[in-house]
Amino acid sequence: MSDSDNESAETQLKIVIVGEPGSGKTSLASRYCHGEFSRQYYPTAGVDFFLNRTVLSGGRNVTLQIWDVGGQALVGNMLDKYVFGANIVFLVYDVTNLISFENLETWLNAVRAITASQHKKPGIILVGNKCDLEHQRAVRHDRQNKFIQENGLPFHLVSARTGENVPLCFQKTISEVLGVRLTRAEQEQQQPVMKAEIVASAAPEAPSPRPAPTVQSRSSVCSIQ
Ligand SMILES: Nc1nc2c(ncn2[C@@H]2O[C@H](COP(=O)(O)OP(=O)(O)OP(=O)(O)O)[C@@H](O)[C@H]2O)c(=O)[nH]1
Ligand SMILES: [Mg+2]
Repeated sequence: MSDSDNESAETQLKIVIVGEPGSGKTSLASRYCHGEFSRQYYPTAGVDFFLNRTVLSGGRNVTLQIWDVGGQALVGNMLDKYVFGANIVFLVYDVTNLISFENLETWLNAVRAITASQHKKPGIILVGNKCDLEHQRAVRHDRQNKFIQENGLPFHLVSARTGENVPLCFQKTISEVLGVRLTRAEQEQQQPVMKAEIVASAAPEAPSPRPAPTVQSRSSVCSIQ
């Protein structure tokens, strides 16, 4: 096979999403693959599958088989079958739910034990979901940072609801696992245009003086639609 054949050949990746019930695994897969979000909670029984395609820098095609594992799988006897052979494992917790954070170690140990005999170990990525609910945060930043450092995990703070950082989290992880460098322009391209919700105020307010412009630290674009 020539080099050009190799480049055009499709790479396949198995991505497994695990974490406590309700942490938002299905919502993340659904946001990334379909650009959709639902407020309804339908617990995943067993595992669900999402199929997606992406193109990396240099035109490399990647087929993603996403295994969305129900949070109850930790107490069942199927987890090893779901996780084994993974190229990427997203370990998800909900920043507003302390238990989902405190159980991460159990999930991480289970994933490491299951994949211990794999020739090529999966990339394990920590994902803090529901960052749109930062005001309800239950997991202190210092505890979160300690866990990241102690376990040497890449970390992404995301929101399946707004889409913030979701494409970037997937695209960056996929690129890194495949040894492809994502350019800065490509990273910025992964940031979605987020819809701002309009909240009706009780009474009209007097116009306030225009505030001085501030420098935004995030590169997300916000549009009111
Ligand atoms: N505000 C907010 N709610 C979210 C977010 N992600 C998920 N949710 C909500 O959290 C609930 C649980 O989401 P799921 O995606 O079903 O959670 P899960 O991890 O798949 O749960 P199991 O399948 O039981 O393991 C749903 O009501 C979602 O709408 C988010 O980023 N922000
Ligand atoms: Mg689910």
